[in-house]
Amino acid sequence: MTSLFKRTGLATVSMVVLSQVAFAQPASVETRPPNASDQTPAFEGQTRAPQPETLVDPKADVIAEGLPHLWSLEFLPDGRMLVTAKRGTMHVVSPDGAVVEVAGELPEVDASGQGGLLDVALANDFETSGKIYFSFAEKREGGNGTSVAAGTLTFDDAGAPTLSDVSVIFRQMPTYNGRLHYGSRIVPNDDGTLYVTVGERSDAEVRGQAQELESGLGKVFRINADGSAVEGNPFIGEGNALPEIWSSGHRNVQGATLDGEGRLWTIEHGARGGDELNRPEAGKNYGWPDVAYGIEYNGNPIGEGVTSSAETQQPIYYWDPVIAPSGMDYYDGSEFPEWEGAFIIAGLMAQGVVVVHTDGDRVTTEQRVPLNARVRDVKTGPDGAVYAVTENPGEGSSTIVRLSRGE
Ligand SMILES: [Ca+2]
Repeated sequence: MTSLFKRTGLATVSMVVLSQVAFAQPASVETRPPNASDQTPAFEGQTRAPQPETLVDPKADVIAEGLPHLWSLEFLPDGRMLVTAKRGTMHVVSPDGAVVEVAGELPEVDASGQGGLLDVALANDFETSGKIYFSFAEKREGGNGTSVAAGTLTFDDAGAPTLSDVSVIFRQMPTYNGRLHYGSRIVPNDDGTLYVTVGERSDAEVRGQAQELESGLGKVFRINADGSAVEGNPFIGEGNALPEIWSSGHRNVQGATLDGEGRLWTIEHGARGGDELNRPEAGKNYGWPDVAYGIEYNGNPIGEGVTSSAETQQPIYYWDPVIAPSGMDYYDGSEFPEWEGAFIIAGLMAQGVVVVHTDGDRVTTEQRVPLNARVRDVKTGPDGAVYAVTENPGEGSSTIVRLSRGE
């Protein structure tokens, strides 16, 4: 601002100059009206952040197509990609697009509705142990629920993968007979513990359990490699609270990653408006369904229509209308210096990758890279490029798209 005043030669601050400064900021990428037109953010920059001064326009190359409906992608140390398919299979995809199915015994999954084989993550010691974790909608007596399993992935001399020693280490309880909001993501920490995110099963009769510490619906958990609660979890010893709970009041958390400081960030689906970026802290309550932005799918207010409360945490950022966020990653690659330290987010409704920069736990800019397809997961590759997994349920096929500078 100082330089602007010097340039204009004005001796005093005038409103005219201030408004010109405001207009000089790039506009938000979102131009549609919000669903909840009467709601206001709790602080400046909580929604509709400006686009960055310099927009990156990546080249998008399809590196694999005709894949079953994929849900998640993880890079193996050899540079190939391990992907999960919603129907209950895993595949290894080479950078040249060659695909081989993982052999061995995977558990039966409930692939109805939003269920299926969901996230996959490599244990920190994968190179020596071959250990992976994966989450899935598990068929159970009385319905289904999100479960986390561990297994060992090995490769024969030709690189063909086999999964063995599979065992379920964690079950989100209670079991519920539904088809919606399973979450989920698995995020390994440096110390070998895991964050696990889930959903609140959506339906009005159960979603309130996101506020109840005796229920595993609508929570982020922190567990050990064997599924037990991590010592130091916030609710250990508090009455009937589940000891695995890290944070509460979540809706459907389908994205999670650590930032450069090893802190957990999550992203969750809202209803009509109210997708959220959060940095869940131990023992804190993130509001759903009592405190939320947006409106119900039927147009009614969510609960009492409350958007803030002293008892619950504000999202760091929210979207209304929604982007429908799924996977996310913290970008620290070399291909796009402009995105260093940003979160890259898979947008289903946004039909592209959403790039969000933060500073001091506030969002400073939001850019979108359109891919004209629902994006289910997004990861930084070992080459620094960004890899997006698309889903086209109607056509029964997914693609993996590589975003690069194209130079
Ligand atoms: Ca919330």
